[in-house]
Amino acid sequence: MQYDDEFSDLAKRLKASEIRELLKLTQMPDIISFAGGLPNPLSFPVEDIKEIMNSLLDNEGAKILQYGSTEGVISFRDALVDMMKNRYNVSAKRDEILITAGSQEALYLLAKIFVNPGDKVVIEAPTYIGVLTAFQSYSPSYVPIEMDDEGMNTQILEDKLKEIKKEGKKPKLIYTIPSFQNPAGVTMNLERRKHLLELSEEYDILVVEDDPYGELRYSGERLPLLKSLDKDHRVIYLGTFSKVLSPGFRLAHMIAHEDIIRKAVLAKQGIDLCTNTVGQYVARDYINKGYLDKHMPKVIELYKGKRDLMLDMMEDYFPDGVKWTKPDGGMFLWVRLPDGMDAEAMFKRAIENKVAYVIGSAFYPNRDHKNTFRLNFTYPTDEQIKEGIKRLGKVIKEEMS
Ligand code: PMP
Ligand code: G9A
Repeated sequence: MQYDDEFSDLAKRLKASEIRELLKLTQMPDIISFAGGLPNPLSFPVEDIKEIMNSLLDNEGAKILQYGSTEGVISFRDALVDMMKNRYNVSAKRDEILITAGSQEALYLLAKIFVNPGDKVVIEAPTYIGVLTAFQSYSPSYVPIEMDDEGMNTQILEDKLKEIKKEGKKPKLIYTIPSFQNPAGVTMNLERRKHLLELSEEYDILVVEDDPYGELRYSGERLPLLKSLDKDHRVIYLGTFSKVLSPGFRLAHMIAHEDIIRKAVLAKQGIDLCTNTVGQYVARDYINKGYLDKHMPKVIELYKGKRDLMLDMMEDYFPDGVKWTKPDGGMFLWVRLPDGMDAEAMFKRAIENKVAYVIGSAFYPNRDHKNTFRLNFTYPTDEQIKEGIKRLGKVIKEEMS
């Protein structure tokens, strides 16, 4: 049978995620991959999880193996209420929290409940590939806002919002990753955080604060979440356990006004009924037993060392004219080759030299900025960072000459 004609119009529009495709490279022997955004396996708290799971199976087996409510396990959401208050000074009620299968699902739910085809959605340029994948079924019209070392340039945002208002329109959402942005590695400063919220009030727009990396700070001062500065229920906050526990559990939380949560619950009921219950109980105990607090400093030490090593190696081996960001946290840094160079064309040479990155244009909806690429520093071993950056330095030099 020929299937092509059978697929829906929506299915015909679906495109593969560049990252998911590149992740296959990480499994190829000999390739040193700086491509996928994977946590380091050494960061997984295996012994804590073993202890928690054994105890749960002994004492609460019937509950943890059962279906749960779509909103999420009550005692887990209550643990999150406390965690959000204690760690981030965010006051959220249980009914303002929805547990999702990773924040990737939360992004999909937000597209589904807010975005009609052609609706404007503000994004950072570059932005997370997964948001473009999640939103593609709903065909938004993107409004990309440039960033610099201090995150999204909110003055440019203000100018854009003014322009859009003159056309009698307004964007549905402003999507931002304020801390240790994926892919650029930069962090929005406090002044801009406040300015962004002022603009969201003035122009009456919802803000999606995607925060998978906030806990991974290696230098500099901690900044308040947009959600903690939000007086008007305008911010939809997305947190995830992928980088602080394990991405394998597929566990995240959306915090927003109850009306938004209720609508997202309806959308989620048609997708997966509920998020995996086993993981929710494990994460609950991981928080409540204080293991998260105990564990994070070890992860931070591991990743800080890797960030510093990669930056030092780049300083030594990358040729003049190449620029890169120096992230205070997270998992990525962003490289800019001299104008006119093409990281997509260079990728073939990189693979021949057994080293991989993600081409920068994949992070832009219109696929421009061909002279950029993203490096991940959390997954490779120290040896791989040393050898991989040497190889990449050689690749860039050859491409330049
Ligand atoms: N948002 C951003 C910015 C990300 O980088 C990622 C994953 N790396 C996600 C969302 C999705 O993460 P998860 O579904 O594992 O929570
Ligand atoms: O697709 C994944 O596995 C998550 C990775 C995200 C990224 O590399 O940005």
